[in-house]
Amino acid sequence: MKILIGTANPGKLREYRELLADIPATFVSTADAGLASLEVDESADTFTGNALIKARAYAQASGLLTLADDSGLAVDALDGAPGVHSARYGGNGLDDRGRRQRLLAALADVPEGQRTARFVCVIALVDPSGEHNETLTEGTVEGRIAFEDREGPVGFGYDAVFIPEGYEESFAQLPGSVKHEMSHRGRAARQMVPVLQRIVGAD
Ligand code: ITT
Repeated sequence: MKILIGTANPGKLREYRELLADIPATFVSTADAGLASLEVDESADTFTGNALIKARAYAQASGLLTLADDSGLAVDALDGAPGVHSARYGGNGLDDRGRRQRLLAALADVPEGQRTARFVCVIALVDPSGEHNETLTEGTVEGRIAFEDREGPVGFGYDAVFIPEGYEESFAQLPGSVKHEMSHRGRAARQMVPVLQRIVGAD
């Protein structure tokens, strides 16, 4: 059975391939499905709304069971920003590093104790045939924003500025397995595993 990972973000794709490695299905990317250029308008103002918009759009375009997530970083000192707008924070011209620099600048005067933040991930699973109900799962991870970029070998997005609770290293510096254990995406994906197992088992 083929399952589409409906994302244009290579970091997310890699993480889902790792997190769902035990599911006996073939996980295909949007490029594999010939949908690399599909533009999806993320017009909702919630993670759930945008996860459903993406999963439904990719499912309809591919005809495949599709998993998509909407995720982002909510910073308390910025009243929850960038939140659902994390991918566009600072405007369209910025790359991941530019967005991190922008965030660090916005928090330049915020002291250690007030740099709390959390990553949020909502996963939507959509079956274009309608045989299986739409499923949503959610995961969060608490932490704080570093004072400088702390890059590592595997991180993407805001990983290099996010220090999870109980650690001194950023998500980019920690081994992938440690990130998966506690991350927003790891938590949401583990709730999706039994649902996928049921569907794949019935196939
Ligand atoms: P798709 O919509 O195609 O999946 P995207 O990157 O635009 O790709 P989102 O709209 O969900 O995805 O935006 C998520 C933003 O939050 C984006 O800037 C990511 O880099 C960032 N993000 C999400 N999960 C992350 C993680 O585990 N580590 C670091 N940054 C993350």
